[in-house]
Amino acid sequence: LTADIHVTTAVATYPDIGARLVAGVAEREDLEQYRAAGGYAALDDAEHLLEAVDHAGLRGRGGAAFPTSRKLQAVRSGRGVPVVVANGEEGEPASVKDRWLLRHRPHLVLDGLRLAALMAGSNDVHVYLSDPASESSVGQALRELADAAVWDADVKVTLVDPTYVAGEETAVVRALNGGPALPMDKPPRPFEAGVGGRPTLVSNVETLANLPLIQRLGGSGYRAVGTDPSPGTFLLTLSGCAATGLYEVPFGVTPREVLTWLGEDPGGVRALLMGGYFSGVLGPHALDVPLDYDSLKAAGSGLGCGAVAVVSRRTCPVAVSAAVMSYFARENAAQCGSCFNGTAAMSAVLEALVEYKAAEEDVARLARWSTFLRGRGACGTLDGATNVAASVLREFPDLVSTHLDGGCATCDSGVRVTDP
Ligand code: L3W
Repeated sequence: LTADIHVTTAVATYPDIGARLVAGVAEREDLEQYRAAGGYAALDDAEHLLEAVDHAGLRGRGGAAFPTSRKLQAVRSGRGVPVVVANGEEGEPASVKDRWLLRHRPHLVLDGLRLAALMAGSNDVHVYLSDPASESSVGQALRELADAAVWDADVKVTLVDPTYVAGEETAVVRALNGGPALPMDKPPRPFEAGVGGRPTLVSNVETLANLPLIQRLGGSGYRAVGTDPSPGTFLLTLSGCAATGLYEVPFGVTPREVLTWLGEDPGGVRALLMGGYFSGVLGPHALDVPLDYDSLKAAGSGLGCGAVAVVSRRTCPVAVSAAVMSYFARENAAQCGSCFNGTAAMSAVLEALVEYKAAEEDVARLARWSTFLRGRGACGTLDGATNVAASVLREFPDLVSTHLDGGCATCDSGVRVTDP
């Protein structure tokens, strides 16, 4: 694995991204450095590049893993002049990759945005974010571009307040249209009718950051690492352990391989919180599930935006689920009754379990809600909440019973989980 990671980072356009994310270590790459590394290469023919992206099998890194080439095709063949948006609004609390890219590799993201605009046939280009340091880094990069006359585009930057839902693509469109950054019912989806009613590509900044690499390596070269259905590498935000940090790893490595490589003891893992707060909490068997979209889906979870939090033996997975659910109950947009009431109700049961105040009927209700509330919100928030409830019941039935009986040794040890 060590070799894989080094090979991977060596071929990437951003060679040192595999380095541990430590304040002060990760410098910001300026235009001169990025161009010296081969960035802002001469533009290809749009069709040719789109074919390469299709062959590369690039999938969206915001969490949905949708094929980028299909989304680009849909936007470019829609009605009206397309709009292209780099989405850097990283609402997922366990993830840092988007702000890291924007703060430290702004030109890589902007180069990807330039290539996406070429393929979409758009001259209306936006960066959407909520992190002031990212905004200033992107602003500086745009000034560098203008001074050097490298890319002559009027890139509009929009800063919104950070919330969980503000990065959902219909919330992005609504905010860029002058409204609140809150999700809307679908259809239409942005690729059909988005900013100004025009076909709009909303792409996560990590997805865009892969485009210069595909331009350079071609589809086959890009596929040299990763798995067949999930080619390439992804940015793993690892937390909850001494090796907490941001790493670029090939799709298909297992958590056990990554943790071992980083000098962590996989034996100390009691659970893994997957996909940030979105994809549920899995037992130690997940140490051997490859980190790719399909393997994790088959395991009843997901990779989401690539964030994995280690839950150690000193922490109770039921208490972790309760803390995550309380976050969803607080952070939902209060627009859909199913989500507003559903997250509050699921949170109340998990909180009662942690306090040994829940009864079996409460757990039975939680199990029912975790199934039938799925898909009932305008955005993914309620699905994330149901993933958390369903996973803790499925993966930790004995621990749930222990809480019903009122005697969890970990919770009794006084460790209070407020923010996993
Ligand atoms: C062209 C079609 N494009 C769909 C586009 C669509 C979007 C992308 C993915 O995120 C997931 C959730 C979690 N032709 C298309 C098409 N598209 N059909 O492809 O679409 P979709 O619907 O699969 O997902 P999404 O709504 O963008 C939801 C993951 O993201 N997630 C995030 C959850 C959090 C929220 C929230 O903040 N409220 O949603 C976390 O991992 O897997 O399933 O661009 O337009 N035929």
